[in-house]
Amino acid sequence: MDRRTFIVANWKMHKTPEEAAQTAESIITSLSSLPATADIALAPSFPALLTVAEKLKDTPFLLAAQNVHTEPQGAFTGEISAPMLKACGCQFVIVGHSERRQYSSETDSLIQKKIRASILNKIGPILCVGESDAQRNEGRTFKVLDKQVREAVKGLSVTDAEFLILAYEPIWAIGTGKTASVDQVQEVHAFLRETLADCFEKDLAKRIRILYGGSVKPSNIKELIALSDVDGALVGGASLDPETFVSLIRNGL
Ligand code: G2H
Repeated sequence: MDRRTFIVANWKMHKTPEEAAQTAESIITSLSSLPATADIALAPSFPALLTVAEKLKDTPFLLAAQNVHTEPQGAFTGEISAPMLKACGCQFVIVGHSERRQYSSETDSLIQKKIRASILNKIGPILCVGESDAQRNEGRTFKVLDKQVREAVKGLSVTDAEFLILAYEPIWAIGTGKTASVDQVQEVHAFLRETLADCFEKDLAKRIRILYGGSVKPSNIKELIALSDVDGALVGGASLDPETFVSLIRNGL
């Protein structure tokens, strides 16, 4: 089954709207011809969504947000809804990133509501799952991932799940320079695909893209993307500098 390669730049809490627009412009200019089999999305901070959207207009590049609220509108000071993201031009949103689970106490059930809100607005949720160092050392990796996936997709129909993207981000590999070995990554991605097949159906599980994230860089993207169940990457640190990100994309595609 052919799945389009997907590389997503997660800029986290970096770059002003002007800096983000400049970075987007540099990336677009350097990659004037994108392979037809790949999708590239940029996920700037909320204030930079519109300036980046302006640069991405009439290009094949896609826009993603880094978070979304569960409700469409209302008295939720400081929050951003899925219809708002849609109006800014977002096609995707990162949901359940471990930094949000850790620093904003996001639970699996909150993440499930965010996924539903995104899909209701035809925004593809990029659901991040991953185990901590301690959980891996205690042999609990698969149990942890199984729970994260099943609780997040609870209640989704097969049609809803067509929007879903999964990202495996082992917490111990995020921003640490440590990357999971190719064997560890393939083992987990195959497990995640089996879990999706069990939650939905086998054919759909074969269509859902599963990205790897955690210290992905120009030097390791090739071996990661070559794995049979790895369909792309969610890239943090190595996506901030346009030259580095462009070389990562070139090496990966
Ligand atoms: C994991 C990743 C992007 P980095 O958080 O989501 O960041 O590539 O810096 O490890």
